[in-house]
Amino acid sequence: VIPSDLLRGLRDHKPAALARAISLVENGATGFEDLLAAIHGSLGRSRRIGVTGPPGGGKSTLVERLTAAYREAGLTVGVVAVDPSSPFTGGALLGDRIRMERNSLDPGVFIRSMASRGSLGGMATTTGEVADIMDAFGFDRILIETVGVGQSELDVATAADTTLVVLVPESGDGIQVMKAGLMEIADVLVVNKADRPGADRLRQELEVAIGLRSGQVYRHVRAHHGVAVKRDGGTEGPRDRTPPLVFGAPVPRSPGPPDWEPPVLATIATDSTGVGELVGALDRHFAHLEQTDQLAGRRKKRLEIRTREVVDRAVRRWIWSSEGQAAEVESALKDVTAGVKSPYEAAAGIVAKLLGGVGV
Ligand SMILES: Nc1nc2c(ncn2[C@@H]2O[C@H](COP(=O)(O)OP(=O)(O)O)[C@@H](O)[C@H]2O)c(=O)[nH]1
Ligand SMILES: [Mg+2]
Repeated sequence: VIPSDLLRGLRDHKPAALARAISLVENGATGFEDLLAAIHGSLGRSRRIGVTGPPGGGKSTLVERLTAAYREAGLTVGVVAVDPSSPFTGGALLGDRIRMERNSLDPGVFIRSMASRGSLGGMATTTGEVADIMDAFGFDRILIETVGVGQSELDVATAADTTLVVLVPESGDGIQVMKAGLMEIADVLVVNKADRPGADRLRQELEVAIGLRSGQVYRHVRAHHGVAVKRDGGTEGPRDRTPPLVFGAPVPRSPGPPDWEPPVLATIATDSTGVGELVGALDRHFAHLEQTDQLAGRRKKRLEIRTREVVDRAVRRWIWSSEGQAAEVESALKDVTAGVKSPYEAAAGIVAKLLGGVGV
């Protein structure tokens, strides 16, 4: 049961209700699923932007700068930042908190950092649910920053309309990025720390890697010696006499709206260089999603994934609970450790009892 004043507070844009609703969801406290069900019909107003990439790349700094840019444009911003939890304090990274708090006196901004430790439903689900609350509250933009380790980097793509991948010259070359799967989820790529050596080269490598993926291998490669390469393979410029270079012919694309090709931008988050261009690229991507109906497609996919996750979470919660099979599991574990049963026999026994218990 959800207190009706909480729903009303959300609808009336009361920050205290927002904070309470988010805590309810983050802690999985009684009634949190009822609350999420109740707001479901009002979702879809916010644009959700996932910000991902290796730790230390400048995601938080960039999120702060993006927030400032959106505020200047008169837009409200919700930020969900997933912080690596310390096994000692369970706390969020202090540096992130302090930096983020610079924006937090502004009522048009709401920032929530969540510790990534032990959430039953998985971090990506909870993050998406917190974003739902922010959406229902009415933020124009929701920025979701990941920890930047492993699967969570990739999961953000299912929680966002647009995924921004932030890399730095230290991230390695374009091929490595492709191998890590980041290229697959990137709608916009940023090479941050463009003040550092190697930024330009990484940017070029990323452009080549994107070209490889879209089948237009040499499209982005700049010709040497200032020779501009024309689309028909001819050349112009000071070295007109050079024989035309042979470029990979574009692979025929399927008919329909042109595919989005992720732009590769350069930023220096610490002094806001390139942030205006980044805002522009994010807007363009969203417009592309709308024009091609991919927005509806992505959001449907998101609902499907969410539903699966919620079922999964509910089943797991029940199994380990006292009404469920906790006692059965305990005794089966003893059999396994005593060498009486294999994990498989034990698990099969638990599942059989479970099915019997719910009368299937
Ligand atoms: N030189 C340089 N440092 C930056 C830039 N952007 C961020 N940093 C610094 O990089 C460090 C990590 O940034 P942070 O935003 O916490 O990265 P995150 O782990 O990806 O969130 C901080 O000390 C930032 O001040 C940049 O464009 N250039
Ligand atoms: Mg960070």
